[in-house]
Amino acid sequence: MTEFNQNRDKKEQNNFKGRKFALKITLLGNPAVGKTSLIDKYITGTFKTNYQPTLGVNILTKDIKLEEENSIIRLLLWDLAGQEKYELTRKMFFQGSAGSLLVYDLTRYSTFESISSKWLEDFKRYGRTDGEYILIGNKSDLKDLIKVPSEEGKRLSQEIKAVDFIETSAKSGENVENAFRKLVSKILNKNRNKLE
Ligand code: G3D
Ligand code: MG
Repeated sequence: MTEFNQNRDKKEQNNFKGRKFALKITLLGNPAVGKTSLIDKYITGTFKTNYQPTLGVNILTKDIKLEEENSIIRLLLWDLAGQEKYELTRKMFFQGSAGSLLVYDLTRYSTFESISSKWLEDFKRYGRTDGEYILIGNKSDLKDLIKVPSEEGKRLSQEIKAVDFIETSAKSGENVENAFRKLVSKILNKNRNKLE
């Protein structure tokens, strides 16, 4: 899997003769857990923003090349903007989402509790029934402030049948690429026959 630098590799991308397709990925979690920062870190230097303030949603894109599949995937990363008052856009937000990052803040226990009480519920209610999700404990760089032990994250991820549990830092970049890749790989493997 190769992340494109959209400026540097534009020519290569335009000349690409393999398959191209898009995947919608949503980021869910309480305000200030680091959803926007994770996207920013992941697509640094390569991003294109499409800010839609009236919808309360930001859609950013990142292209990934899968050498072994001779394919380019455009990830459409959907991020809730501002106050997360998105009741009206909920359905649209979830519609067609192949997968989600369920994000909590390792330094605030309440954000961890919201994963099962709110975000997973929403995903199940409004999202695709075959959608995949990965559990993310973000802000791992704030070592002295961590309130949610890794074991609890691991346990919850197994309980809710998440693809995986990963602790990330949008600040240092630790595990950020890994988190997106794991989710995308899982979605692709699962849908392999549909892509052929
Ligand atoms: P949101 O999109 O989920 O609402 P943001 O969250 O990405 O806006 O991040 C909220 C705040 O947390 C921001 O700080 C941001 O810099 C900080 N943050 C996000 N990820 C990390 C991380 O991994 N480590 C640390 N130390 N901070 C992080 P401000 O001060 O701008 O509100
Ligand atoms: Mg945000």
